[in-house]
Amino acid sequence: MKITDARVVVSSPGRNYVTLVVETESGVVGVGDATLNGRELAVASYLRDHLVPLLIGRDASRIEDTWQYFYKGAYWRRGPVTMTAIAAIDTALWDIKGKAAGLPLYQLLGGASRDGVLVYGHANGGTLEELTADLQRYVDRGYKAVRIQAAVPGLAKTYGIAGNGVTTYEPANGAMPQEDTWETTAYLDFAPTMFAAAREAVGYGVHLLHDAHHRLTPIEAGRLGKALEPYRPFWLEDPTPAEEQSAFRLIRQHTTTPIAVGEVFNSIWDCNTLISERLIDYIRATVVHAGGISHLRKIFSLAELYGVRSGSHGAGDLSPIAHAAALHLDLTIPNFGIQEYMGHRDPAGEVFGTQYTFSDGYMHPGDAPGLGVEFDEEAAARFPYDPKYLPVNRRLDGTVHDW
Ligand code: KDG
Ligand code: MG
Repeated sequence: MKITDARVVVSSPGRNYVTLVVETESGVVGVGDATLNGRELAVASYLRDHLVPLLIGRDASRIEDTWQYFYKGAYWRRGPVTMTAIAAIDTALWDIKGKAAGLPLYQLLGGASRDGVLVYGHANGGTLEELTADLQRYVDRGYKAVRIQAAVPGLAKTYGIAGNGVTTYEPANGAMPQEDTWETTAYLDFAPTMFAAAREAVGYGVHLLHDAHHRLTPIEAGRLGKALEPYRPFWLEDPTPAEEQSAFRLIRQHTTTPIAVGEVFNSIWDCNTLISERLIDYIRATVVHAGGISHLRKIFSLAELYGVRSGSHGAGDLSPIAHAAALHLDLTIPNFGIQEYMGHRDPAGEVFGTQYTFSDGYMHPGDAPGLGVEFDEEAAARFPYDPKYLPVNRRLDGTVHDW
């Protein structure tokens, strides 16, 4: 089944998404997500200028061979731009294989290992009252797991928190990066009180998660993990910058709070040590940024050997195509942990028609052949690219800080 055409569509239905469409001679069309938040056009160019010309004429059924051809053939390996571009091709080819076989992707990946995929939603608040009200809304909608984030008192702005009663999470909101301030002491004092308020509001029957967004030093992370232990967090995410991995040895010496990391990882080489030394409990790499379904499956298989579970990134800046792909893989692997589900803002639904469903805290990818996502290119053309950047964080003295 020869690939006859491939094109990249950059659109902004609610936020920016990069979509790869791959056509075959048999008429089967596959789609892949190539969105890299704030660096969208770099991946679009990598695909358009370097990979698509080499893709035309290849056999769409040779997924692993195509992956190896682009990964090894480039000479330059890894990195978010390269791996997101390869991921989009890989995902589109799996979509084609599923459609050609008339089977939902999860059947090609070994079939379901569970009935549904446990997902966590995002509760936010400018105040603890706003946060607990938002958390209660998630619980009322059936969520079994919720991430909790709130504005840190004393800081002018906290990453991802809109405040003023707005609880949706959208940190990429400036045509230029907005500059926020950060002060760790205030955060470390505040975070346990946030957990205490959340437990007081909803009890211990729901899993609570928290994201530290890479902002702590190793010993600060150890202290926070220890302080949160009485509130039984499901995980503490990204406690320290993910690239400095010896930090996780130190965190482990100080706390039994489960640790999750990996949303910025793009290959198995980024998490090999963390997994094989059991320095983390959940690996958060995604289909879209970690080389596609083929490569992420290898990461999860490695994790399975060491008792590390999956917990894939699923922010709104990954398109519904990536979310569908994640659900298919999540449904099959033995060491699934949890899947992030932030959802997508209108008018994303006009562009991406999805089959996946949510019921009582669990999602299912649906039984349509392939990924189960219909991408409407005409609708996408109505929402042109709209450059947006994540904020930059500075300490009180002006030094640039991690998020
Ligand atoms: O592009 C950055 C977002 O995806 C990130 O802020 C989301 O940390 C995030 C999360 O855990 O979803
Ligand atoms: Mg995160």
